[in-house]
Amino acid sequence: MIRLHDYVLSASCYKVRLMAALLGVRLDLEAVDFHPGRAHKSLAFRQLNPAGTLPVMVVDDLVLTESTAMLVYLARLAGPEWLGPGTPQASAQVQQWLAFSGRLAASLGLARLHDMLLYTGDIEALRRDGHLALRELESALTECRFAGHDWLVGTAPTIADIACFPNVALSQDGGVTLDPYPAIRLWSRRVRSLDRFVEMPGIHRLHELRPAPAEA
Ligand SMILES: N[C@@H](CCC(=O)N[C@@H](CS)C(=O)NCC(=O)O)C(=O)O
Repeated sequence: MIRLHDYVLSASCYKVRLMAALLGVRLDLEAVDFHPGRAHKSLAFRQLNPAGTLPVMVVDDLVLTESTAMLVYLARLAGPEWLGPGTPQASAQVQQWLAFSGRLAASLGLARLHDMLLYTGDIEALRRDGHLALRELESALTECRFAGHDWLVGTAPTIADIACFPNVALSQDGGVTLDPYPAIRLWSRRVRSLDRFVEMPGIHRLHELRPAPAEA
């Protein structure tokens, strides 16, 4: 049994729920009162995860406190093709995007917590850093399209796409618009139309009837 300590509105928790759903892996969800209870900061919870963050995954003796490590675990368990093509270059690129997803969380993710849950912080700086990261993602996805690929690494979706997707898709909650980023919006449509895609509040499955806009 794979237990996930989870909060329904958390982008990092959703990342793991989404990966599990795409792989057809069942998770035993344990809801944590992140807001307003701040149960993730309690002494009891910190015994599980000293960092006091969500998500936490527990499988027998294994306790994982980093969502990207959880993606690796799930993919290795149930769909190793999601780890990427496996060449030295592709493996390194996947790691690069997993780390990059941390920058998305530290900018777009915190801007969202600021606007939704009244976290303190320099909102303008968070949004500026969010745009810097989005510009980088936009340019990488544009290059992928020039190479004829739809995904961040190789020709199929990988944990790299799933790691980056949630905070990007929720960016408007933190006051960061995706209007200037057409390649990102097309990539988001592709993620949202994957088989077995699951939703969270604020991110819906692709069910627009209109076809995708023509690509330049
Ligand atoms: N590195 C962790 C960080 C996850 C993270 O920042 N989670 C947020 C919720 S989305 C959190 O628990 N923040 C603690 C807080 O805001 O008090 C991961 O990716 O799993």
